[in-house]
Amino acid sequence: MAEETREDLATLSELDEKRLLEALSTRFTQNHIYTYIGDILIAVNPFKYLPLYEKTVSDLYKCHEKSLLPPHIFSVADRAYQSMLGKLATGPRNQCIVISGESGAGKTESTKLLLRQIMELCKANSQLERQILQVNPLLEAFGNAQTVMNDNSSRFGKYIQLRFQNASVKGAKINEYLLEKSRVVHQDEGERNFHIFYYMLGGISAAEKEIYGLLNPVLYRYINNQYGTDEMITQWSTKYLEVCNAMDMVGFHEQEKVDMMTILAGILSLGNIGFEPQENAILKVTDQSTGWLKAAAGQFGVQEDELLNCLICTMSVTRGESINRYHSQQQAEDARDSIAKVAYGRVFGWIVSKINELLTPKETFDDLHEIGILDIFGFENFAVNRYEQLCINLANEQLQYFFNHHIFLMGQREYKEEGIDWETITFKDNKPILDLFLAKPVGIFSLLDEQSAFPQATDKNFVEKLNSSFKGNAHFEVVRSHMPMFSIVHYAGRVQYNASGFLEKNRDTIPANIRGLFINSVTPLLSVLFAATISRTGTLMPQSRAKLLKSIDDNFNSTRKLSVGAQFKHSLTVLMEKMFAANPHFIRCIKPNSSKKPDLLDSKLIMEQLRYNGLLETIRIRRDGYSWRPLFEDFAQRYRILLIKPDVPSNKETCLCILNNANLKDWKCGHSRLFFKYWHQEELAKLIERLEHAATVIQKNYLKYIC
Ligand code: AD9
Ligand code: MG
Repeated sequence: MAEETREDLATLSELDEKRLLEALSTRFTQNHIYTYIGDILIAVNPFKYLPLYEKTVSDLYKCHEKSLLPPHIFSVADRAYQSMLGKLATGPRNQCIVISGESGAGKTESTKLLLRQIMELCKANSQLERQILQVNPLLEAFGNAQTVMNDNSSRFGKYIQLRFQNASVKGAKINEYLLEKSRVVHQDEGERNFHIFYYMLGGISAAEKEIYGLLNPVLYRYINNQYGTDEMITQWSTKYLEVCNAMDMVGFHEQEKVDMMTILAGILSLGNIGFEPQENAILKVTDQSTGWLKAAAGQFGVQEDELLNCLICTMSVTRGESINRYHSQQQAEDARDSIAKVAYGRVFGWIVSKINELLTPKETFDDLHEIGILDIFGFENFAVNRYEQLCINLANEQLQYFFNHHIFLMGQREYKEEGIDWETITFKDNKPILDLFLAKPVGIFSLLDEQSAFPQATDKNFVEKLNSSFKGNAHFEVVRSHMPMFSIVHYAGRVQYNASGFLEKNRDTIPANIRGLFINSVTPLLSVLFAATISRTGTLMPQSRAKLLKSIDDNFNSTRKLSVGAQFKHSLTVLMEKMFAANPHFIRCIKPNSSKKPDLLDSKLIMEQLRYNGLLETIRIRRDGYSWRPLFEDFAQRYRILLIKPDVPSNKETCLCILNNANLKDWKCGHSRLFFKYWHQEELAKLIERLEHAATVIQKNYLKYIC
């Protein structure tokens, strides 16, 4: 096989950046978008339809032998599934598939393909399997949006846990991370709001428009007063139908659907409310927007004057006396936008919890195993990087750490402990960057929380605090600017952050009186959404209305909640714990060009991603290293069948005996475990299969003989 057409780059005899790029490029021009580096899959986004996912292909990859078929994402699905069943290797039965890459690289499409194939592997074709696949349009409608990077960009991260008992799926759970709520009220040039607004405006009938109080789409400021061409509108209306079907399937009641659309309509009306000062310095809504205030109040099912009050003033109660603090115009606009964001965020959280309710296992099983699939925003470095980018890039640092830890560190430590010679592989350890973010009490997030707790602190104070705390830190750079800026040298490069709005976004305060107002809404869903509390991890937890009203009375205006940063940090920790306890599979998605075009390769862009992904070092360690390292005992127990002697002890001698018999080459023996190359597992599985086949033939012949 010519070097550049190799399906597994771990087998390249010579290795450098140029060769790696050449190999991937040649394969890409031949429409071979998948390539292995050992057992890591690289997927280059083709930006066009390729006949790679038909039923025949799917069947081909079921329970296949990896080396006999071209690299494919279905192969990863099969390996995860077989490992979950305990058929491939010793080690944890829970699996996690980590899909990484930058925006538009193909993570979400890969997730869908994996889910589809894993459901195929379960064979049973039950209602639950169909439901698992059908909830996706709903999630994408509410959580995805068009951005400059990707027409269907996920604006939230997700970890999907599929739960199995033996071979069949019994339930699933979706964990969502950091929905980009700011998109509801603001979109940069060339970007759009969440899909659902356009689907709804394009898909509902004239009569429904009337019911929800929706007017001409170009009137709405929250969608930048921009709508779409006739062709787009037709597409959106088809999508709307799909969303409605998904809602029916998830089990939304008719009233809930109507309420949800009414809340979305309310958000749009709210966005059009403007304010102006009166002579007494108390704000009023502009003359043009009185109609919008009336509409929003109607759609939210609340009294107009009460909604107005929440926008223009903050009421606080001190020693039983209520005091009104009137807002400035900016404060009123901020209050308006935060109401829109919190309402949308709660609708999204509620949809996810409804989906989880539907997919939760219906009985209690004590022997469930899991396959988790992580589809989370890639590393971001834009012209202006805000709070969202800081959180997203922290998640990517965590993932890179997980990858490094698994691929590099675990390998090296064990080689040393087991007395195996090993040339030390150098790689960029990003632990110091994680420390910069997470250390207590002096890490970026702790300092952010500390500053957020002071009502008077400003974004500038926060940056000053960073500058003085991290002076001399190799991963932190002071930026001289009149804006509150700072830079972080991430594993993937330097990113400059603009900290304007950091404190407010981290606090995520909602106007103090809005919760009480919405709980009393006559729109039942809105009342439920605000009667729920948010758990430490940010999940919505419904509460009884009475209990809640009491607790609001008790805590009026003093409700303390975890900051957005603290919630995110916590959910990342929980995720990492799950992932470190599972057997990982990695898919690295690569975007071939920035213009979303098929058959076009931008070498510079690809090279950048290969470097960010740490793929070069990966090739070296995979080729030279031993990725599978079972203990003597585990190995002997699993493979002693190959000796055809039932009573051998599970020790080193038995292992050596098995390996001599199996005639495997290139493995190593440590003090307590064996070291294998990634292909050895498959060779052993082949031997077992041959043996089982022989046993079946003997059994059949025997039966024939005795009957
Ligand atoms: V983001 O971080 O959510 O902005 P993703 O998820 O990495 O991003 P996505 O999966 O949405 O990217 O892929 C972007 C687009 O690339 C899709 O909408 C498809 O048009 C295209 N794509 C991705 N993978 C494939 C594929 N295997 N075959 C064909 C693909 N097209
Ligand atoms: Mg995506």
